[in-house]
Amino acid sequence: MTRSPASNLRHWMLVVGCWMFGALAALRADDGYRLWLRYDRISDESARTALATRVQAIRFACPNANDSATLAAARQELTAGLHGLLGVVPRMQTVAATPTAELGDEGFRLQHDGATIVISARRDIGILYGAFDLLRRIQTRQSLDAIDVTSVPKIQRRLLNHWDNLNGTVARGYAGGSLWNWFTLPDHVDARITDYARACASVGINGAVLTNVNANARFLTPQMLEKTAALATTLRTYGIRVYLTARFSAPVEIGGLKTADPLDPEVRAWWVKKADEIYSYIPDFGGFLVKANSEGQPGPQDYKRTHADGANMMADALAPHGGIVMWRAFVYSHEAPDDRAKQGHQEFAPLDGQFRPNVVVQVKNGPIDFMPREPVHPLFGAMPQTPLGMEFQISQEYLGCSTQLAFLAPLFEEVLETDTHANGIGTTVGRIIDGSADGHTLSVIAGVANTGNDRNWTGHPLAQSNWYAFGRLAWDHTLASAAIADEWTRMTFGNDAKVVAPITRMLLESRETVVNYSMPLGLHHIMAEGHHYGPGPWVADLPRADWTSVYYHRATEQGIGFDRTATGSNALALQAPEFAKFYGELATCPDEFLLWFHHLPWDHKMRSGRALWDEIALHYQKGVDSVRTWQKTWASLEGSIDPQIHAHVTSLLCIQEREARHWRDACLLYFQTFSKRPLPAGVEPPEHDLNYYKNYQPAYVPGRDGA
Ligand code: BDP
Repeated sequence: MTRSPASNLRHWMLVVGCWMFGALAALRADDGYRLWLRYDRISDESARTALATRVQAIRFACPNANDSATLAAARQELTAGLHGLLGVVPRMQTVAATPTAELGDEGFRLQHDGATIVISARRDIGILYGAFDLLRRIQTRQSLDAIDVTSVPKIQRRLLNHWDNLNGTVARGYAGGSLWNWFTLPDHVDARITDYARACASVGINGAVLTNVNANARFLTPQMLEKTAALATTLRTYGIRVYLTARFSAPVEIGGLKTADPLDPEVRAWWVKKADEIYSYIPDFGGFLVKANSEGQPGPQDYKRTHADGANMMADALAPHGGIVMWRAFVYSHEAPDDRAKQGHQEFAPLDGQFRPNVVVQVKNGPIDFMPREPVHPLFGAMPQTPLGMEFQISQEYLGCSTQLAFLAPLFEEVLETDTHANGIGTTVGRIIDGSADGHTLSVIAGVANTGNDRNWTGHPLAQSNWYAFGRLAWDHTLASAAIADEWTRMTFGNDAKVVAPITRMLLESRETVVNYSMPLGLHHIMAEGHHYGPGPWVADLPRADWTSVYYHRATEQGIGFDRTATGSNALALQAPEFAKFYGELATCPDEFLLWFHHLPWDHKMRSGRALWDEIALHYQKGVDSVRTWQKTWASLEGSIDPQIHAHVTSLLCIQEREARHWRDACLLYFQTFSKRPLPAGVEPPEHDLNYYKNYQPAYVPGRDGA
């Protein structure tokens, strides 16, 4: 059949149309789903060839050369990655070998033997970690010519804490709903779970607490355990163990008992049976995370027992199976009128030495609650006989949720490097949580996950960097945040210096920028009530004083700040004398922590020579200015990065600029009612009056429990 000229034209229009559509789709295809695991062909031919000649073959060297799902995953990742990046499909072989014990259970060694890369490990998971490490090196264009690296994690349990609810919502989650689809589990495990596991394993995360700390006892029922077991099976291949939050009152709620008293034999027997049952579903179950007697959650104190009694009861039930209890120290008592910054310490420090060996006390990085900046929690260094776990929050509850760029590696680094002086010089928080300071083998670091079922996982495309950074620091807490920013940017956006330099600069400035426009100079907890998004320095009159803002900033006509020295709450006395002296004396206290520890008059002379009021105002303005600079930087990247991601971040930066101004204007107008001073030169006048900001309600902020 011959075509008419018209149908010929139609045919060719269709072909060209399809081609154009395909080309356009390819151009616009990047929705961020692949995270940092992008294996696009390296376009620089000489770089590609140099790398390709080194990876003609891959050899896995491990004691048990039998195939396993994990080794298969390593092969699969390398095949996809190396073919994508370099266009090679290397031969892969597994040989039986016994690498040195120093590699431990999860470490690996990466070497080359001519054109063969050798990945050695004592267990298959180490091989998988080595595979991801190799791919990272290629993605970031590091030479493999003389490669010989040994890498062993410093912290044993590197966990994401998902605050996911049974109904699919995520508490303080800003990236969509839960990744766990309880409705279709256990029959269907979404392919996405494998991609989640790949991403976690690529940075060494080896555990996931699947459920909200405000726990639901139903997760411990057989129906839910069966579903959880299906997830655990998929995650296991990637070295990820599953953990659950345990509701302390579960024996009453799902067990039909009259009490949850941890010293009651029936209650203890219930937990023993429950643990046996859990392990019958999930043989490598990691253990429980528990929020007890905190913000209305049930706990041992309901029965006049201690946190140690509660934790030990669960620990005893889990111990025969190798499980652990992570007992949270985020506790501030309803009765105690004392400075909230002291309460966690007051509750837990006296219990040091009373916990079972399989209990970790999980402590938030600071004593209040994941603020943009906090000094380290006074419990770090105060419980040498107890393994202390770190709890960071990746999800940015108080740093603009998923609408604002706040790269958190500098925050994590600042905390991990802080010297508590607990045991002489050099007792950093990092060394306390990795167990080396006090000789503990059990060690935990957790990050409240910023993941959700948004197509790009984290809502803000650049917030993927925070998942990445958490994992990298969990593996090695001595890594520098600048190096992490550089790695992530190269893996995500490619190696063009014109892209890498500006994006890493934005990332590295971003956390300080958020501090500047929201809570500068040590101000804290002055956010809006409930949803916690945006400013609310005027928040007062809540059921508890320490839920308000006025409790924390203490602004009066005389001055501002929370005196935590001996003349005030004396919270500093809970810390080592060197630490207390450093922050307690104005001569040494860094500006960043000034109003956290000191109440000062508005005209207090700052290091800069300016009055405190002017300094506060200029910090707010600086925060706004930085965001505006990023907007220009980002605009200049148009055409150099994927258009879809570019456009997405452009609109988010627009939100961030608006929010930064909103914070600045609201806070300065409010504090000005006390300082009664004019805004210094260089600070823009506010757009609206104070009432406007007080009455402003954002339309919908996701992530509230029960909302
Ligand atoms: C606060 C959150 C709240 C959490 C609580 C916690 O606002 O939703 O339940 O921390 O860590 O930051 O328990």
